[in-house]
Order: sequence, then structure tokens, then C-alpha cells
Amino acid sequence: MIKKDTFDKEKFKKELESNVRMLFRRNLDEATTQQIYQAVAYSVKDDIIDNWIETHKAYEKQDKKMVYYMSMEFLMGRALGNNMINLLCYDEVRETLEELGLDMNLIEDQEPDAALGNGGLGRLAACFLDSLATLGYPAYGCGIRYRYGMFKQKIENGYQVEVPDNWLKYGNPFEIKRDEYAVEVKFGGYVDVEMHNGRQKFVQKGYQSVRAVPYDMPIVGYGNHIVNTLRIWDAEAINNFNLDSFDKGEYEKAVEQENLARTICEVLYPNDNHMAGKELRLKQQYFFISASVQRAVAKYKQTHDDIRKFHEKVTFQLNDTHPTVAVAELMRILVDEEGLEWDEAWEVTRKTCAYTNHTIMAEALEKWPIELFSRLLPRVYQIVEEINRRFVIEIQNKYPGDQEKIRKMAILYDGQVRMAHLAIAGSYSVNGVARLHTEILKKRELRDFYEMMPEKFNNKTNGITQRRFLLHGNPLLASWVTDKIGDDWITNLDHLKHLKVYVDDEKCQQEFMNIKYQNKVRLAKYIKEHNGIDVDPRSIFDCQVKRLHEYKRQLMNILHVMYLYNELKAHPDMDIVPRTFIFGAKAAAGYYTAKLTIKLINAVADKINNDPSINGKIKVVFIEDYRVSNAELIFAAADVSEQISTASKEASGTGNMKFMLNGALTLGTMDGANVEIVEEVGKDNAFIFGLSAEQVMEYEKNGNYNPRDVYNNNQDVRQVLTQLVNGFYSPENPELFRALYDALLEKDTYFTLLDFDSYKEAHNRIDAAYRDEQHWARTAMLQTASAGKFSSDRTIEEYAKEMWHLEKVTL
Ligand code: 26M
Repeated sequence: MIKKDTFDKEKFKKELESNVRMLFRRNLDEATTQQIYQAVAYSVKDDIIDNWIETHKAYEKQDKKMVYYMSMEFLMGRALGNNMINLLCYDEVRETLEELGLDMNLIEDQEPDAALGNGGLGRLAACFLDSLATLGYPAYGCGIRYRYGMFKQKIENGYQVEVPDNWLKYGNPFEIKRDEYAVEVKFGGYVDVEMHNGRQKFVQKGYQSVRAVPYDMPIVGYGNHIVNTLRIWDAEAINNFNLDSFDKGEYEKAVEQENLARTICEVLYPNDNHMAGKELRLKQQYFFISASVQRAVAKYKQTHDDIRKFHEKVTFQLNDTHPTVAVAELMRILVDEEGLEWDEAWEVTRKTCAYTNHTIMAEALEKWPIELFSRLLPRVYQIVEEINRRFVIEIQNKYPGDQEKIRKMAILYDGQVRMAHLAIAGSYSVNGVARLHTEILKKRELRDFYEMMPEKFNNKTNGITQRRFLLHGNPLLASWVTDKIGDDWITNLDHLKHLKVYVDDEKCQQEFMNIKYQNKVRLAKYIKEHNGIDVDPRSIFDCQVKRLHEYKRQLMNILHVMYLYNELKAHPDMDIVPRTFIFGAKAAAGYYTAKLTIKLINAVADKINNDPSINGKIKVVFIEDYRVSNAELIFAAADVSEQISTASKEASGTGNMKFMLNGALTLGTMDGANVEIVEEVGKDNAFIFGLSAEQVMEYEKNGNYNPRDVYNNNQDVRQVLTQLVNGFYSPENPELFRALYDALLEKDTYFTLLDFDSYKEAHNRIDAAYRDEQHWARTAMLQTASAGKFSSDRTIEEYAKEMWHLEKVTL
């Protein structure tokens, strides 16, 4: 056992040696770093197992209500460091390894990120699991065990190249295959009606099926002996057909089923905020939902006999519309398999499911062609039809004669299944992820639904786990904070407010900025190793790291860098505080404009970084393969956090919170959770600019914004735009960035040019503010001190108390 109170270094060393021998037939001094990582991971897992078993015994015995967090994505990152932190043995293991001449950082770096997600939505799910376990709430995460996660990004000649993420190559030491819980999931075929004891029974026939096999990963709570489960499903072929059958039909079916099983879990769709209506994606959705719901029902029935009370012990939280087929699948099981009447089943379903909306971007809204949906899921589709028929009647009763309402609200319309409408109709709760976002849902995007059922709508502002993004990611700051205010902040982030008494203390300011400096040195070293670029840790580290999307406006950021460069060239003696602009972003593989923006950033970086005439006053760095593990380094080292989305478009953002926690000042629009960040830290302690959400929506409604007006009246804007098409950054191909130029001048959908001046002016304020070292230090410390609200522990307490009505388990 390796727990803080009982940690026995010699025993740990023995375990380690024995693991290396067992796993690799080697002695410790012969093992590779990867093998040592594996051996350490198995020791840690060994320490988890007893608690894992005890936790589940306690859940069963205490018979508490359980949340199933249903998500196509869990962006977990690395497990080893996080597990050791939550087991309270991180320092002890590090010291023990040091005694063996081993470096913990190098060992941690051997673990591939579990990147089963794209960005914000997937990482939120991971933070929620950490908080659920730490708070002691009974919870399962349910998802897919993608064979390949989010692609690895390589930059070649400035372009993004996608490389498959073979994260399971060396095995996953933390997972356990649970063959005993495998279930069958059926696709296609047709529905037959049979009579059973005078009752119609709907039976799916002529289908193809796969065996869904769960793999469990432990989710360790912080210092509380609780271990919850992330259950991810893999697909295997059903083996009751013979591949050497003489019957041609049988043979073909067997091959098809093998292929189906092989393809379903093959790869994560690398789209973020964009719906690609691919058949395989719908198969993935139904696959993991059917398996998860079947298991949830079976587990409930082991200890309860009245399925009509299912919702008293189980709630399904749907992470966006991706898992929404759960509404219909639960209905199918309740009606077809459990024999409930429709109305009874519908009541149970509506009291079980809850839906979180993560975006108002129209292109992200999930709609499936009825043709596809009904062919793939014939029985589920019949159920959706009946849900829709009854829902339309409800609308008619509420708004007699109002055809417009039906057109706008029906689940089935225009040959499509509208998943958000199904989610809202089938849920007891609909929530947005930041206050502004929820208001926009209620007033605009989902207004009709809000008017018809206001009681369902509520806000749950997102949060992040401080265990990963401060305690693990920024050990220097974490121990400084603990020195000042004790370690309660680790499980109660509100305690950070006690740092406020130190913000005017000069010594504390120096200590705080010294830690920031050391973290900048750490990142500079990473940049030197990965990019070969020297950056000055005394310069302002100005960071924008997030998925690449036009609404997030990385383009505005780089256009501003281009403008600054022009200024420096025109006025070589210009006095500016040296700045390092740091970008990190993956673009969806098929998103042309996004990929071109990456190329532009790299082209600008090449030119500026290699121009000795500007004396290194600005540097531009594009960090390859931005992901959870290198994000931890970036947040810790940032001075400025760029949160510059077009107001109204970013539902919440969570990177903004990670930067704040680590003492970076926000340069942002009044969008998403930025609004609440500014509220916590005070508007004088943030650099806010740009159109408000109201103004943006007003322009969108009236269509009265013309980017050419800005172009004609703004010399600086004209100059940088011209440089997109005159070869300034692409002499070998002057037209290279034409598409970006055209998008800005013709539509400028995201108001980049209109916000440019205000953005520029906000950057000037940063330059001025940074010159006052003391004041900057005070403001930076105030960010950390004001970040208490943004813990995912707070978010999860709100979900648990206000929606799920969960009770904590006691161990
Ligand atoms: C949809 C269909 C097909 C393939 C992929 C998708 C898809 C995948 C991910 C659509 C959207 C996806 O993610 C959206 C997302 O990450 N939204 C972000 O959620 C965060 C957590 O709530 C918020 O903080 C961000 O503002 C929001 O953009």
C-alpha cells in the first residue's frame, strides 16, 4: 500500500522491481523508461484496487442514487500523475524514484494522453469525473473506447499534418476489461409485430449486431478512498456465425458483422462544434448508449423490483445532444422489454434524463436524415415517431392553431430528426454552461421551448479541477499557496480568497512573480526542445490555446501580431515590452479555413522570429500537438490569457478558468464565462474589449455590418490585409492566404475587423500595465485569489443538489 500515512519506500521499491520482472523479464537497471512507467503504473493501480472494490460495495449497500454521465468524449489526459496526487502519494513516489536515480517527470512523460475527446466538452467531462469522485458522489462516466483518440498534430512546412493517435500501443495499465458485463447491440433489419399473451410485441429481425464489451478505468477521489468508474465500451464481433459457413448468406452476414465491430470504435471524430452527418457517427452514438442503458437497467434490477421507480436511483446526464438517443433507447427497453405502458415509461424516462447544451453554433446542431436514422435504428425510430406525435399534440394543446410553433419545435421535421428537440422533450432539465449562454438559450436559440416549459431551464456555470490544473500542473504555485493559506483549497477552492490579504504585500508579490518566472523558464525549455526557438522568459507570455475555430478568432490575434510587426518595422525605436505570442490549436481535418490559419500563424512566426532587426521584441510560437499534458505547462507559465471569441459564440470556455487559476490576466470579450470571471476579479483587473453579445446579435439580425467600411477607414487594417495577398508572408505563393482575405472582406462573419481597433487598444493597456511590475504582480495574484468559483467541485455540487438530487456516499 502506498498511502501518505503508511507509505513505505522500501516496499514500493520492491514492488517496482517485481513488476518490471513480471511484466518484462528485466531488472530495474535494464528496463526502459517506458517499462518503468508501466511498472510504476501497475504499483499505483494495485493501490487503487481495494478502494475501488470497497467503493462499489458501499454504493450497493447504501443504495444511493447514481449519475451516469453519458458522453461521446472524455478528454482525460494522463492518469499516472493525477492518480498519485489523488492518492496523496505523489511526493513520496517522486522521492523514492529519485533514490533509485529515476526522474518522475521523465516517467510521467512516457504515458500517452488519453485523448478521447476534442476540446472543451470532453475535458469538462473529465473534470466532472474528478470532482464527482472527490465529493463522494456515486457516478459512472459512460463512453467509447476509441482505438484511436484525437489525432496527433505535426507541423510540416507550417501546415498541420494529422497522425493517428495509437494511444493503446503499449497497453493501458489502468483499464480492466469486464467481459462479464458484455451486452449485444443491434443495428438495422426490420420490426415485426408478434402477439405475446394478448399483447403486441415489437421484435427487431434481420439485424446485424455487435458485442459491446466494457473496459473500466478507475477515477480516484482526492484523499477520500473513493474510486468511481469511467466505463468505456469496445465492440467485438459476435461469434455465433461461422466464417467458414457453406451458406453464402450466413457467410456474408458474418463478414459484415466482423466489419461493423471493427469500425464502430475505431476512431474519434475530430470535429469540434461541427456536425458531420456521418452514418458511422450515429452508429457510435447508439452503440455506447444502448450498451450503457442496458447495463444501467440490469444493474438497477439486481437490487430493485419496481422499474417504475428507476429514476429514483438513476439519472442520465447527456453531454450535449450526442448521447440523446438514450431517451428513445430507455423508452424501448421500458416498453418492449420491461412491459411498461407508454405513459408509465415516458414518465420514468423524463425523470431520468437531463440535457446540457454546449453551443449555439448552428453548424453544431445535430440533425439526422430520417432515412438514415430509421434504416439504422428501425425500432428506436418508431419510438421517436411516437414521442414526436405526442409532443406535437402537447404543442397544439398549448398553442391551438399555431402551425409555426410546430414547424419550429417538432422533433421530426423536414425529413430530419432534430436531436436537441428530442433531448429537451425527453428531459427534466436543460442547462447552459455559463450565465450569459443560458440567457441566450432562453431568449433566443431555445426561446420557444423555454416559453413552453420554463421550469426545465437552468444554468450551471462550468468549472475545472484544481487538482490537475494547479496541484499537478503548477507544483511551485500550489505549494506557495499552501504555505500561505493551508491546503484546504485542494478540496475547497473558495479558500483561495484568503490570498487576498497578501496581494499588497511586496514580498508575496515577488514570490508570486518569481514562481511565474520559473514556470516561464520551464515552458521556454519545452519550446526550445520542440520548436528550436529561443524565447525570453522575461517577455510577456501571451497565450491563446484552444481548438482552432473561426469564432474563437485566432485570426484576429495573428493579424494583430502582423500589425505590431509593421509598427516595429516602421518605428525601430518603438518602446514596447517584449512579447512572446504563444498559440496552440488543432484544426478539424476537413476545416480548410482553420488549417490555413495555422499555416498563417507559422508563416508569421518564421518571418518575425528570424528578423534580427526587431531585436527579439516579439516572438511567435506555435506549439505543436496542443493537448492536456502540455496545456498544464502553458497555463502555469502564462501572463496573458487570450479569450477573444466573438461575443455570444463561446458558450463558456474553460481554458479561461485554467489561466486565471494560474495567475494570468484575461484579455477578452464579454463572452461565455469571461463575464463571470470579470465579475469575480473586478473589471479593472481584466482587459476587456469588443462588441457585446447584444451588439453582435443586433448586427446579425439587421445584417447592417459591412467589413469594407472598416477596411476603407482603417489604414492599419488595410496594411495587414494586403499582406495576406501580396506575398509578404508567402513569397513563393502570394495568393496563399487569399481565402482568409476574402472571408474577412466579404462577410467577416465573426466581426474580426470591427473589433480590431478595440483589441489593439486592449493590447496597449497590457503593455502599459506590465511596466508597473508591482501592480501587475498584485493583479496576477488577485486572479488566483479570485478563482474559487471556477472549481468543477462547485459546478458538480450545483448539479448534484439542484438537478440530480444525489447524496454523498460515506466510506
Ligand atoms: C458533433 C457531431 C459530429 C462530430 C462531432 C461533433 C461535436 C464534437 C464536439 C460537436 C461539438 C463538440 O464539442 C463542442 C464543445 O467542445 N463545446 C464547448 O463546450 C465547453 C464545455 O461546456 C465550453 O466551455 C465551450 O465554450 C464550448 O465551445
